[in-house]
Amino acid sequence: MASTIAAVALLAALVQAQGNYSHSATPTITPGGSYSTTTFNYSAASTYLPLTDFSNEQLQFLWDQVGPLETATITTTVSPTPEPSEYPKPNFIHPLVPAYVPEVADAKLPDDFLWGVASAAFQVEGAADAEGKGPSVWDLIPHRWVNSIVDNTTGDIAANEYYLYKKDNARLKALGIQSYSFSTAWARFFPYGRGPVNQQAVAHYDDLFADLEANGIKAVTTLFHWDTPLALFNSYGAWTSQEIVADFVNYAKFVIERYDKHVTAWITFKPSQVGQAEQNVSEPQYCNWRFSNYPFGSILPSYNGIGKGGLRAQYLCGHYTLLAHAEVYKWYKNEYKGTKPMTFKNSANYIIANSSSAADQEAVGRVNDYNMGWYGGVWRDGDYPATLKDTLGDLLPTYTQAQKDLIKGAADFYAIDAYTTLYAAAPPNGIAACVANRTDPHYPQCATTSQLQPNGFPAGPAADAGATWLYSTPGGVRPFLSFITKEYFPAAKSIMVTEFGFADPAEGAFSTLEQILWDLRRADYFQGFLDEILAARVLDGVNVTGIFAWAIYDNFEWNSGLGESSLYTHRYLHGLFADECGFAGTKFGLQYVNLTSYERYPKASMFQFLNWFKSHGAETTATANVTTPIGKRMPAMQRMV
Ligand SMILES: *[C@@H]1O[C@H](CO)[C@@H](O)[C@H](O)[C@H]1NC(C)=O
Ligand SMILES: *[C@@H]1O[C@H](CO)[C@@H](O)[C@H](O)[C@H]1NC(C)=O
Ligand SMILES: *[C@@H]1O[C@H](CO)[C@@H](O)[C@H](O)[C@H]1NC(C)=O
Ligand SMILES: *[C@@H]1O[C@H](CO)[C@@H](O)[C@H](O)[C@H]1NC(C)=O
Ligand SMILES: *[C@@H]1O[C@H](CO)[C@@H](O)[C@H](O)[C@H]1NC(C)=O
Ligand SMILES: *[C@@H]1O[C@H](CO)[C@@H](O)[C@H](O)[C@H]1NC(C)=O
Ligand SMILES: *[C@@H]1O[C@H](CO)[C@@H](O)[C@H](O)[C@H]1NC(C)=O
Ligand SMILES: *[C@@H]1O[C@H](CO)[C@@H](O)[C@H](O)[C@H]1NC(C)=O
Ligand SMILES: CC(=O)N[C@H]1CO[C@H](CO)[C@@H](O)[C@@H]1O
Repeated sequence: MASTIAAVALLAALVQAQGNYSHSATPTITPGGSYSTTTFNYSAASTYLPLTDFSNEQLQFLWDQVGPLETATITTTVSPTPEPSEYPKPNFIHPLVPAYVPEVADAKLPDDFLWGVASAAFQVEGAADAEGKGPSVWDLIPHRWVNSIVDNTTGDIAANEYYLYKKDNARLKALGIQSYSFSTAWARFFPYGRGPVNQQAVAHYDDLFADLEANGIKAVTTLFHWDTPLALFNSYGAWTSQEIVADFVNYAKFVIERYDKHVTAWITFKPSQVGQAEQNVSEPQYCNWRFSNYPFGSILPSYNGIGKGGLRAQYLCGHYTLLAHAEVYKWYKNEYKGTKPMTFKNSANYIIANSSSAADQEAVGRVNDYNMGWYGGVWRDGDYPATLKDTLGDLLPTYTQAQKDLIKGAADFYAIDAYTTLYAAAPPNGIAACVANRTDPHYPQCATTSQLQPNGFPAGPAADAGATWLYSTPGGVRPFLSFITKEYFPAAKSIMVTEFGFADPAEGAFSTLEQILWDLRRADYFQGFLDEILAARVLDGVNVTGIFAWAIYDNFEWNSGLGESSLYTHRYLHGLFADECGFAGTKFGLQYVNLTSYERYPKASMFQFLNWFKSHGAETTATANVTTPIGKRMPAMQRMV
């Protein structure tokens, strides 16, 4: 009671006091104590937050930025159990897909041909904060960027490869897969992107490389597949700053010096280009789409004058990526005297003109330049193509002559991630008007792409709705390989298809192994692509030296997430998936991963893939019987009747 009376009195006094103020002049407030003051404005943050404290406390701050993580039920390295001598596999009732190109049915691959399956650290490892790892930007995104992952899953556990690699390697060996293309996680070795090396990560990867070798599996190792250490975003905006070049080179040198003798081929980057997001049919990739669309200014700092990202961020990212690659390459060859082949991956598609008009032909050239040409200085003069320089002007950073000299020739082979084929046309307002107009929706590529033929029929069977950029187009890969090595980059003396793969429609909706395992469209995709790639080598004389299928098993497909099935089923039943989020559980694995038990199960496509290499005499050490009946196409004479 007493306190109520006191409160009423105080309130009355305040009201009176306010009345006083409203009637009198500005009061004079006497400052007390000695405080220094400043004007705060976080938008004016400049370009550099010193990164010098590599303490446990700072690491905890970084993980607090990400937020609470999910932890797997398996958190220690699992020893392999014996693999079976026979896996469940298709039989004559539905044999594997028959050959596409009869002319190469008997062709044999050379002994040194590299082949296998691929993955990327963030998409498979899980164990997000285990054993001293620092967060990458991809740990942050699913946790803090609301609705950025269509099924709200994270990569915290992914396929839990970090603990299951010994089982995975035993599986690769039993299946007879010659090589494994995977990436190392920068933020495991360098939790802050720079500074001290994390001893536990070294121990982990030491054992991974040793275990691959013990199983006779060749390592094709990528140093960067999109998982930039978060600390480098906080410090200087990651790929928008030249700072990143020295940090990447430092990380690359550490990994290369430690593992060079255990690696068969090095891939510095999956930097990646390809098309423009707003065209809805392009493959979203790192610098052009992924990086330039990160939420700068909200969950990531917007340093280096890039505003919310966009074109400026995109071309800075590509610029420093290629410089970092070139520095690593020149160091590796000239100082370290490394002998393994080294390159970076390019993600691009075969482009066909929508019509014979000059404008559509020009559009094809522009799409190629904005995809492959952007990083093509390596096979040309070290510089950007004129189509980029002329259109982008000051949006495109410039290389000095010394940098061009560094870039030119800085790769041993061309690596193409060739997933599909597109038709290109001039934009509705014409190329010239678009080139002159930075707000044109098709700027700067100033060409549209589509996966419809000119007659309106799709170029091939569609993939899952979460991969609208992907149609199964085997006939495109053969002319594409010729185009790259004979016309576009004749300086490239050999080429590997370092990724290709398919996401069967609505695969994430299947909830039983019975439904999941016979993945017909993926099996068909592999047979068609493999035959056409071999035809490029045998019939067209393209020096194809390796082939890697994406992916070793189902994994975290970036913004499509894990393709969690129950959520998809729910959305499918409510008719939501297409219009609401355009995804349906996007999976690329040749093996299914059960996200409860983390068991892996080879799909039909795995046997399609293995039997193709077997029938073409590839080096394989399979201990299991992977031989599977293959269907037969009707003989050519009969087909003609
Ligand atoms: C804060 O900084 C930004 C970027 O420099 C500037 O545009 C803005 O005007 C500043 N705001 C204030 C209140 O000074
Ligand atoms: C994902 O989580 C966000 C934030 O909690 C929520 O708004 C959204 O509806 C969720 N999306 C799905 C597909 O469940
Ligand atoms: C691309 O997708 C967006 C969002 O789904 C849609 O608003 C837009 O109309 C589409 N653009 C084209 C050219 O289809
Ligand atoms: C540039 O493109 C925008 C968007 O399509 C359009 O509104 C504008 O009129 C164009 N400007 C010129 C000069 O054509
Ligand atoms: C491609 O060609 C067809 C047939 O001429 C035409 O209908 C279609 O609009 C063209 N596509 C584009 C994107 O220009
Ligand atoms: C094919 O590529 C390999 C590996 O780069 C190279 O050693 C070989 O000389 C090339 N063959 C031809 C004919 O260029
Ligand atoms: C995945 O594993 C769990 C636990 O072992 C099991 O209950 C479930 O049926 C499995 N799912 C599939 C699709 O096999
Ligand atoms: C391997 O599997 C195939 C297909 O099921 C079968 O025909 C063949 O007999 C098996 N080979 C051995 C050695 O078991
Ligand atoms: C001018 C005026 O309104 N003065 C009043 C200011 O407030 C005190 C009480 O704090 C009154 O007593 C004054 O009359």
